[in-house]
Amino acid sequence: MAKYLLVSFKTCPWVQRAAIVLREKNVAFEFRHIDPDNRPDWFLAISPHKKVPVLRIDDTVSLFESNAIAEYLEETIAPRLHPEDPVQRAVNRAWTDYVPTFAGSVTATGYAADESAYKAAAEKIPAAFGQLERALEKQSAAGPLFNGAKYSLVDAGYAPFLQRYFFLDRVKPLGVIDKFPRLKAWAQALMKRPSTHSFPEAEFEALYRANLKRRKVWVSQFIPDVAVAAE
Ligand SMILES: N[C@@H](CCC(=O)N[C@@H](CS)C(=O)NCC(=O)O)C(=O)O
Repeated sequence: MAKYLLVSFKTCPWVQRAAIVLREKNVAFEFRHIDPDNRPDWFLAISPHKKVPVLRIDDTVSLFESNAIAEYLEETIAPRLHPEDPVQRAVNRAWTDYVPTFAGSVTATGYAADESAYKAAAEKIPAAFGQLERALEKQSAAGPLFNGAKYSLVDAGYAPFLQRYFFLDRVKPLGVIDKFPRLKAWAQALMKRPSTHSFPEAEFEALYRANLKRRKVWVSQFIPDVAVAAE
C-alpha cells in the first residue's frame, strides 16, 4: 500500500473528515499537525491555498480539499463507502455538497465576534438542520447512519460539524438539535463511532474550547478558565 501523510491543524474539521475516511478504510497514515500561525515552508510548497488538509502520497503527490481527498480514497481503496446504486450515489453526493453550507451555520455561530453576530448565526442553524432532517427521513426510516446501516462519505462529511455543534451547545446551550429527532439520532451514532475521533474526546473538546478562547470569540466568555496543573 502507498505511504500516506495527512497534514493537519489539530482542530480542523476538514482534516478530521479526511482522517475519518482513512480510518473507515483501515489505512495506516502519518498524522502531522502543524502550527496554523507558523506554517512551515515545506507545507506552503505543497498546499496551493495554504490550507489543511493536504494528503501527501508516497512523498510525491499532494492532494488538497477534503472532498477531493475523500473521493480519491474512495476510488482507490476498499471498502467502498458510496452506495452501489447510481441514484443513491448521486443523492449522497448532493448531500455531501451541502456540507459547507451546513458547516457554515455552525462555524459562524462559534466564531461570532459579538452577541448580535452570534444570535444572527444561531438563528440560521434550524434551517440547515431542518434540511438534513428531511433528507434523513427520505434516506432511511431506521437509521442510524445516513444510508441506514452502512457507513458512507456523507457520514464522514457531517460528523466533524455535528460534533462541533455539540461542543458549542455545551458552551452555551443552543437546544436546536432536540427539535430534529432523526438528525439527533444520526449525530449521536456518529459521535459513538470510533472513526470520528482523532483524539480522546475530552482532550479534543478542551482543544476546541482553547481555540475559541485564543480567537477571543464572543461565546468564549462562557468557557471557564481551566487551571493549569502544576508539573
Ligand atoms: N474547503 C477546504 C477547507 C479547508 C480549510 O478551510 N482549512 C482551514 C483549517 S480548518 C485552513 O487551512 N485555513 C487556513 C487559512 O484559511 O489560511 C476543504 O474542504 O479542505
